[in-house]
Amino acid sequence: MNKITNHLPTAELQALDAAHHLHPFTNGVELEAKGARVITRANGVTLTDSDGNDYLDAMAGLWCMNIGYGRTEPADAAARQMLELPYYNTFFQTTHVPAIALAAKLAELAPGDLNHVFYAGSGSEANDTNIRMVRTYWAEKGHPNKNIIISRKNAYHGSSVGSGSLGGMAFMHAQGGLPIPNIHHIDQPHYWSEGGDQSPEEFGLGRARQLEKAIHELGVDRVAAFIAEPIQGAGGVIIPPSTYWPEIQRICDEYDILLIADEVICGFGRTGKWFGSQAFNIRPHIMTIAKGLSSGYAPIGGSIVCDEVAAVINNCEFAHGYTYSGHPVSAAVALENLRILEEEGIVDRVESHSAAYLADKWAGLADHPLVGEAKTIGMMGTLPLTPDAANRASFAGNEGDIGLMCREHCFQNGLVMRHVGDRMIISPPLVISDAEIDTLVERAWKALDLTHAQAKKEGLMKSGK
Ligand code: PXG
Repeated sequence: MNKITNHLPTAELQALDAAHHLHPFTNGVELEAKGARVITRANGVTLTDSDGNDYLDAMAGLWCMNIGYGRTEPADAAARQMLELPYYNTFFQTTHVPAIALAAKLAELAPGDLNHVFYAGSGSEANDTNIRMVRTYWAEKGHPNKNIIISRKNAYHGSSVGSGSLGGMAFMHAQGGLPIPNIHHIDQPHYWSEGGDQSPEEFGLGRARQLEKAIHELGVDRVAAFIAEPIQGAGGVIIPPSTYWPEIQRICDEYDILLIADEVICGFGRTGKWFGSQAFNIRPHIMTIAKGLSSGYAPIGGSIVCDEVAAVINNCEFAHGYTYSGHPVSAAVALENLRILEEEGIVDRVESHSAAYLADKWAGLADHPLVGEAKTIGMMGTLPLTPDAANRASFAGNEGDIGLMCREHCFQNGLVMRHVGDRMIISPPLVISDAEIDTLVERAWKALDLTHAQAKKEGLMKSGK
């Protein structure tokens, strides 16, 4: 393998980065003061930085490296495709072999009659497609006012103007004039933070029924679609109560509303099924895909669309598409990734073994005095930090201070674990071994110990509300 080790010294890289590179979701001035961590290479589940430090990447990059780092096959597939046909478009009545082969493969893997693929370059672009597609669908069927899309607070669907509007992150809406019109947000099924004295089941039903209430308030003939992640990812790995999805499905069926499952994180084995929808028996009309579709080896996303919606969209000229829709190199890489996931039994192994192994080890973290609960589903885990687990209390100080402290201790101890507010979350490569899961949990425990000690010392172990 070609290891690029002769790069500039770290401080010089950091200075150039600060001078010329604007980072997503980052205060650049604060980052410049600290210096960005420069990741130079990776293999399996391990990242290496420019100073030679190794980290176990419990976030699979940004929830995407399902097959792990360092596989040569996607690189070979990309090289072959670049030499054969590096680019052609799929506009103007043309197509190409990788786009055809990948669409056919996705139709085979996707449940039910989700048989048609509209390609995008990312999850954000795919969700922008979905906004226009569901509105066009209803307009073509003679219902142009059936154009409101219901989503949820604290959902993440991307950061373009459309997908950022679908998302329910208030701090994102505060910048750039979002949301666009006719997007409505209901509450999320976040039992730990918002469940109060109800049982999880009662709470899940109540949150699902907000959809029905919103439909009545907005007008039964106005609502085009409901979009949701089967499990909220960036919102903090929020696993809905068991009552939630069946009730959402009932409501979508009853009111003739298109259901869009955003599978960008949950898809391609994350839950132990090919799609998160299958883990919850959801029957979506459209699934948003990206990330694990190519395991991050090349940028690609898309919408997998059911027969009925595709028939209507095919019968008009849907004036939509991206230069890189179905990019041949990305499509070839995605196909190779799907082959690896399938032929090496990676998705099956999550379901038959790794999910249970991770669940068992992760559950042990619930004994830590800083931890409220320790839950997993498939290869995702969540860990709310709390000064008082019995009362599911939050900290008196600023939300996220303790989470950030914990994340820093993780980095110092060779673990990449993300924080969302004061929740710690993981989503490791699906190929993580049992021994690596043991290491992950050991390092997490150590980081929790160090965070707890620091929080106590700084007088931060006080309950807020
Ligand atoms: N839908 C979901 C469910 C996602 O998680 C997107 C759409 C957008 O995909 P693109 O490819 O446009 O980024 C995502 C992306 C985080 C984080 O901090 C999560 C995402 C992206 C960036 C950061 O957890 N998810």
